[in-house]
Amino acid sequence: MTSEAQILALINVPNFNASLKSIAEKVLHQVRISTDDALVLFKEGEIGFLGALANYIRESKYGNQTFFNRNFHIEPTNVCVFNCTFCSYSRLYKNKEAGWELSIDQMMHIVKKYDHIPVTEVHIVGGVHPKMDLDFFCELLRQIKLHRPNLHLKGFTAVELDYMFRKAKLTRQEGMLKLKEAGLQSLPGGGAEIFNPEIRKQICEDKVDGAGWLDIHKTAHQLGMHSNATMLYGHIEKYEDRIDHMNQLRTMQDETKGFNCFIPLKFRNMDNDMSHLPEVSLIEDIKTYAVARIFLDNFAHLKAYWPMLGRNNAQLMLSYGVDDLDGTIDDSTKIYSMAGSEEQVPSMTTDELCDLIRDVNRMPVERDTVYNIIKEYN
Ligand code: V47
Ligand code: SF4
Repeated sequence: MTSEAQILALINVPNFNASLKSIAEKVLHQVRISTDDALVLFKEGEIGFLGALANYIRESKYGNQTFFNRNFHIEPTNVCVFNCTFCSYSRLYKNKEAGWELSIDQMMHIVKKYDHIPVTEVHIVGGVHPKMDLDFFCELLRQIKLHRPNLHLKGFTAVELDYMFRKAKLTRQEGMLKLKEAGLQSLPGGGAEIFNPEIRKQICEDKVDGAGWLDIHKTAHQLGMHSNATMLYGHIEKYEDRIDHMNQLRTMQDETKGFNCFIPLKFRNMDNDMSHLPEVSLIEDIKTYAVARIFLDNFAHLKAYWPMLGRNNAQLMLSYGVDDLDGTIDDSTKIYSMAGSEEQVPSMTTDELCDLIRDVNRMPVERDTVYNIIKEYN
């Protein structure tokens, strides 16, 4: 049965929920759904129905193609001036607890380890260390570009950037231009969390606010750079907050068209100041991914970040709107293993990642950072 026929079969049974039926009809006619519709989906849609809609959208865009890239991460430091309550990763700068701080030479050593490996991207993200300033990172970017000009440099959350620019006493545009001139090409999506100021006050009070996060991404888009967007879900936020967050992203994407993909990040509760909160269920994960795919009609891609979600659940999301499984990163990110993800050593070879995709009858496609196709693995 085609995914369209599957939806029609679901909604044409007698007494089917009228609100859900009207949302399904919007999806089939490519009409944007409203924030009220999204709330109905969260509250009344069961996962078979949500999956049918999300999968219809995903297959209309890409059929069975499922994207991944070959990348590695550099985490310059886990020392951080901020104190987000959900974070298991940072070591507070003021407490002088043991953390790591890599020099430029040490980071170049990591880059050189990949000299004979066909990676296309390096993802640079870490804590906010007061001594690692704009000039330090410009120098790092220049050295990487000099060493390997074709490696795409994706780096720095809006939180790191906001702090860097303020310290350098530069406007966001001036600061971003400096990084771009040094070689930065894209921004990752971190630091967005949940935009609602009431929630933000409780989980990450002192770092850049939602408006600032959006403005930094807009600045990058206006300079011709692309970026990703994330949402940290499954802690103290309500469905309304998730929808408001996605709505602000959708509105900005209408304007700039600069976001490549949306990445829902499930709150993991190990070893942080919110450990008392239970993690949400797999059903909640499925709902969140599916509603994101249906609501964010102007986002080309929906990514399940497997080091955080776990590879089996990420694979499952390929039936709920996801078309991208991020990269084949080896053991170069610590942020999720420290937060309690089942992926304690997040490493997957290209063959393993392709098998994961093929196992659910999808076709693995290697892409670069901006989704140019590098190779289809039939
Ligand atoms: O902003 C921190 C999240 C983000 C926890 O753009 C946590 O391609 C869950 O944004 N439980 C940083 N999440 C990572 C990030 C990212 C990752 C992979 C790919 C891309 C991309 C971006 O990690 C933070 C925060 O939202 N985070 N602690 C936790 N306990
Ligand atoms: Fe620092 Fe980022 Fe952790 Fe917040 S989430 S404490 S900004 S490393």
